[in-house]
Amino acid sequence: MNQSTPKGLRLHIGLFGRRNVGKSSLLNAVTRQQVAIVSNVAGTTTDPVEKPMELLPLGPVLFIDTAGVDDVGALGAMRIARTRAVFDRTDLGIIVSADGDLPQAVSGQAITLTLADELDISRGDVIAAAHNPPETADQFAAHLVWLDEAELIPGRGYWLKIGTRTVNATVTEIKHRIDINSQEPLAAKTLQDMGMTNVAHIDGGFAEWVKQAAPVETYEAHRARRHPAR
Ligand SMILES: Nc1nc2c(ncn2[C@@H]2O[C@H](COP(=O)(O)OP(=O)(O)O)[C@@H](O)[C@H]2O)c(=O)[nH]1
Ligand SMILES: [Mg+2]
Repeated sequence: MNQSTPKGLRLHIGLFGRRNVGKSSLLNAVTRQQVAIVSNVAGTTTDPVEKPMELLPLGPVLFIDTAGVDDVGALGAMRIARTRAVFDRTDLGIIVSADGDLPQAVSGQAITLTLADELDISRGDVIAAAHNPPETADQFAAHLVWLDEAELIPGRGYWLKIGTRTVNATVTEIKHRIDINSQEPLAAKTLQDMGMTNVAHIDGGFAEWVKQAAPVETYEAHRARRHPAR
């Protein structure tokens, strides 16, 4: 199928939303053409603008750019009526919305982040403000509770899960183990299975990330951030 595909056989994709949210800009970006006039004057798009194109992997489609659903005035009411008529011949509706650019976002808020550079980032990566980056480290000291049947042996490779990533890690030194009854530090070369409460205190330079440095936060800092009241 190509440009000559009759309109009726094309998947009709309507672009809907308030005035000035970027419906026409989105259409121009998808088609890589100046199909619709883009302007910061609300109500620039009046009559629905149609643009047939091949949209892989969908095939032949017909984009329909519309006037804002919040248009005003007598003419605005007519434009809204024309937009509503497009609903009826739309197979797929795209609702375009924008809250504008935000200076900052808070935890739990859904946002779109546009990066200036093309970076290879994925799920689990930490994105931080340039002026306030988290500490990173390729080593850290930690109390470990060892639950495996086999003892933990320094120098051996182990999997370490950091967020969504699994990396290769090794314990380079065991400072001491902790007696589960007396809490006393005891000399130890390996960590044995002693049930749930087998705690070892590892101090100094210890789990080494083989792959790369990772962001770290101390338990105290993490608690303080999560539970500021306590
Ligand atoms: N900051 C920002 N501005 C945008 C974006 N998309 C469009 N604009 C601007 O918003 C204004 C309205 O865009 P337009 O496509 O005409 O919106 P429409 O009324 O929904 O068709 C124009 O000045 C665009 O340059 C975007 O993603 N971010
Ligand atoms: Mg428009």
